[in-house]
Amino acid sequence: MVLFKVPPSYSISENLVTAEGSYWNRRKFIQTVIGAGIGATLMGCQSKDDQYAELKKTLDLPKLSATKNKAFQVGDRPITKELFAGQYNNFYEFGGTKGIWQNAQNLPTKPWQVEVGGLVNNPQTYDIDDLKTKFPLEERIYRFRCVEAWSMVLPWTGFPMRELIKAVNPKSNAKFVSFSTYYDENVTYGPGFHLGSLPWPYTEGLSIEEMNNDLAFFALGIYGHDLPKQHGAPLRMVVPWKYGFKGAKSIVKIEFLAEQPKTYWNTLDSHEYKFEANVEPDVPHPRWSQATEKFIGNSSEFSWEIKETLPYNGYGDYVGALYS
Ligand SMILES: Nc1nc2c(c(=O)[nH]1)N[C@H]1C(S)=C(S)[C@@H](COP(=O)(O)O)O[C@H]1N2
Ligand SMILES: [Mo]
Repeated sequence: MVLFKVPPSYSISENLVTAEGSYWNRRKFIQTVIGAGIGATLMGCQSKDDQYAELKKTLDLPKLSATKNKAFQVGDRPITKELFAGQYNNFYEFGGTKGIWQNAQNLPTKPWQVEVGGLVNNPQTYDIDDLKTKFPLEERIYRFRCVEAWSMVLPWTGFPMRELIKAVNPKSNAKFVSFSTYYDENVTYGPGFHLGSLPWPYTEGLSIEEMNNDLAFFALGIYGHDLPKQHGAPLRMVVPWKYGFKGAKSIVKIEFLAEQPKTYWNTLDSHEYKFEANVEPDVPHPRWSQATEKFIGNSSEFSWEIKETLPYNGYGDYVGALYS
């Protein structure tokens, strides 16, 4: 097996323009995103040891206890090392490189409310603590596959989306669900980082049938504790048979709708980022193959191995029937 070593993201953030981020490049957003020197200005004055200590602190969060759901494990790959997952993120509100974990600490997560409404009989507004007590928390280990062809295995703590559907009791004309996320241009990256003219807030959507699937999950935690900000605290979606961009982070609003909602990447480029966005190794992205992926595991240094990508990211038994 070939291991590709990559320096930690905090030391090369300016080089690590993501593939999705290259959309911004084409739109000349690169001048503000990378030209502003995200890594250089914020982290350049810190030693590597200080950055490492700071990164660890962002992951040192209150425990979130939950029963392990043995039905959802990954047999053939190790769980990705927490320090790798916590420093290699996509969260474009906080910048266009992988090294946004430090910027993401600006996200204010307390208090936080999630409004659930639209075509439902029982609309609700939840505090995060309500969600933790009203829904049965469990831990599930899922594969995670980004459309940029890298992957991880992550242990999420949360509850099945189906439980929320039961709680709000959708009306019969509700066919889709829209998920909207936190947006405030002043606190995301801050002055000088121009998020304008992109379709903020970041939104995602599912059909009701997809949301009702066994796999569809809301995460309130990862690695046995609350969600770090860089992973989309305090609440995010996890839909492991779809590309990672479908998993919207830092959700504030969930709306049941009759029509398919607009979503962020699909609005930016509907050819490259489909609404459905199921993992399909046979269907190349217009700019790269999806047949293999760079799996980021648990080796001593940040690195990846090339692995084959599976249809529906290996979850065909759960979701295949939805699309036949
Ligand atoms: N609000 C928001 N959610 C988001 C994104 C984003 O930029 N903003 N990026 C998506 C993409 S492209 C990926 S691959 C995953 C990354 O999740 P992680 O950084 O926790 O691994 O989050 C998804 N959710
Ligand atoms: Mo992604």
